[in-house]
Amino acid sequence: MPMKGILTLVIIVALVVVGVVIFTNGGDDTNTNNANTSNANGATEDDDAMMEDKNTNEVMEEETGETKTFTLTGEPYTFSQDEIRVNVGDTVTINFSSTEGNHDWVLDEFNAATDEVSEGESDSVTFVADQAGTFEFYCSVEDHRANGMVGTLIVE
Ligand SMILES: [Cu+2]
Repeated sequence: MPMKGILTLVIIVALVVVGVVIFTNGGDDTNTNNANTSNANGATEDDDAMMEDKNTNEVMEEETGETKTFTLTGEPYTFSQDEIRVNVGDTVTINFSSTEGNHDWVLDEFNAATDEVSEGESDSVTFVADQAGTFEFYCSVEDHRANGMVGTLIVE
């Protein structure tokens, strides 16, 4: 029984050492491999640490994105702004209103669309621009798009 206690203690110490090595060296291959050969359980610890690393990166990526708000109006057959520029990861809010006629603001690639609004009404939509590229936004009311009620969202 005392031997088992000591063994458990050794395993715990080994796990802590593996954890510290991964933490200080950022998962340096040589060091983690040495630790793993002396303790098979170290592999699980290694995987956990790498998953935590990935999660941290994702959170940091979201935090670097800014929130950008644009106020657009629509009239037959044009938007007040036909080019919007944002950076990848930005949270984009479109505040849209109509100054004449019924219109909406639609961007298929990001599943973003306002309600159709009539003169004097407004609606807004928020989405995350999570892919780079040039995307067309448009008004989906009747033949407005065909009549040139379109614009470009540039995500860079
Ligand atoms: Cu329209």
